[in-house]
Amino acid sequence: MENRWFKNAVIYCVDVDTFRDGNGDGIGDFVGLRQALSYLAGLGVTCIWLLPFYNSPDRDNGYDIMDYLSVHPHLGDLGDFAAFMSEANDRGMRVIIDLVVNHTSDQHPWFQAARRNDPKYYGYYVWRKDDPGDTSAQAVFPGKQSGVWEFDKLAKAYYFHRFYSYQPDLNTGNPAVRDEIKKVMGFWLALGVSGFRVDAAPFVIAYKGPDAEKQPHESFDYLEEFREFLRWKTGDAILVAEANIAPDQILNYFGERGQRMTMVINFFVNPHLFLAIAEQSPEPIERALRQLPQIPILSHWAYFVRNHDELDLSRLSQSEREICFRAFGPKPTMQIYQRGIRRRLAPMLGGRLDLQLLLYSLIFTIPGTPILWYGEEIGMGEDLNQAERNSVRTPMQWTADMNAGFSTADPSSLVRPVVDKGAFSYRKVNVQVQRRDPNSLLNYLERMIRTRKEYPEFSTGTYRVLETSEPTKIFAHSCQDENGNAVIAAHNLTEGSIKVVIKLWEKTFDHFIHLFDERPNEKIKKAEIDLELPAFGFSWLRLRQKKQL
Ligand code: TEU
Ligand code: CA
Repeated sequence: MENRWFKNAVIYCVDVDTFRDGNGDGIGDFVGLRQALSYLAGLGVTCIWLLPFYNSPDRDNGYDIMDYLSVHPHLGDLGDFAAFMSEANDRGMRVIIDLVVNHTSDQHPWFQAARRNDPKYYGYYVWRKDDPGDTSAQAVFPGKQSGVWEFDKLAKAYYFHRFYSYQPDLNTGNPAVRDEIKKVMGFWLALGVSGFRVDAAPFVIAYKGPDAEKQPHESFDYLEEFREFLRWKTGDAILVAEANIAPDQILNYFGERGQRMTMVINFFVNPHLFLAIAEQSPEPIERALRQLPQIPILSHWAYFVRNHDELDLSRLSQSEREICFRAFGPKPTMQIYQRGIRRRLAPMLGGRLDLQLLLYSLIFTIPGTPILWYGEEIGMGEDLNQAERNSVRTPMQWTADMNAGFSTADPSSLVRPVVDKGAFSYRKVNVQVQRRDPNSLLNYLERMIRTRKEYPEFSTGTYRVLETSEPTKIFAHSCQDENGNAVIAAHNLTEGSIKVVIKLWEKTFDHFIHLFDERPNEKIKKAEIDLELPAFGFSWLRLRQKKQL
């Protein structure tokens, strides 16, 4: 089988302005990121995903772009970007970037021209003259957004905005807009990126305009058009869709031959992982996985535990959502948009290392590519004093020194304050202390990443959920490649330690090894494996056949 790099990738998501400040002005930048590359390589990261770093008024953490072909002056310039790219490549790391083309900033020159009725640009956006009435039900950010149409005095018309009102939607149905998008893609591909995370993919391809809610219509052919363009420019670049979609929509995004999105970020399994922890049961995970369709052979899932946005619980039922709110975000200030939790993982889990590792083990063993949000590898906490989702976007905690080692600037001029109180203060939670502790989250994750890379069956194999003697407590699955190599991962979703018998699906295996420790081979009798799993513990095993001795 052809080598598909993205299937064995470990993606690490970085927000440049909060990762590392290279010039001491209080804002992270490309020089700082470049200095941190050895750290990322050491962790085992193979692909860096950069959140938007383009010139922007920065009202939505850079997702409001005013120049797609630029680097935000606070972060450096194109030369710094190129220097970062080549050093990442020297260390064998690829880079993917955010492609935010559902909307621009209202400060983008296209929008400024459109408002002035410039015939070239007016049609880049979506307008209506009549009063739209109440459209609050269509808003993506309930409570922060009153509707999806905003009146513009210059244009004397309403413009459509699925997100914040300062983010006018691009009219992606307009071929001229699609040409602009290709120009943006071509530019960054020429600078060496390996692909794009397609922001808000369902909205990019949705019908936009009056009665958008009554005419739900998606143009999946745009996705194909972008993929075609990508393939033509570079053979192995990828498109990763940010698409929080129902299971019955999934194949539309991949395309029946895998001709659309290379990967789709799995927003469906994600909340079920949290529900499983809250209910101490494997059932939600098994149920969610059962609802996923078989995806094309060239396609792949991307999995995450937490990301830069809220933990979105909208795919759960009302009562399941309540269970998760109670377990992980009981205070109103922890909740957002009536559907989510604006916290980082470690504090949601009361700082428990076992639970954090259990969740990472799940996303490292269910076939798909894991994505880590920066700071997760050390269990950073959030700052609920920050507005909306900025709570989970505080500076990376490198050391116990001033500003967490993020910047040498005066603390008052940091892009965002560092977390300096409580159990997750940078004085306690930082890269430096965890490096020295062999049992730290950082060191566990590094081992987990290394092991996963050594056993590519986890990402490329076909998986099956296994029968066990403890179906209400243990989630066990196998991944097997076409040569018969097989691995197993077993997860204990409960608080007590458990002895379990795992049933194998065939009789040819005669012994197994534990992937995380030095225990000798163990024999397999009667196509069954006896395991003991500590509370919330997990095991990764490699099965062997006689001939492989
Ligand atoms: O999010 C797009 C999006 O659809 C979000 O509403 C998402 O579904 C929600 O947060 C639940 O997961 C992207 C970015 O990730 C987000 O930070 C931006 O604010 C948004 O686009 C607008 O550009
Ligand atoms: Ca800086």
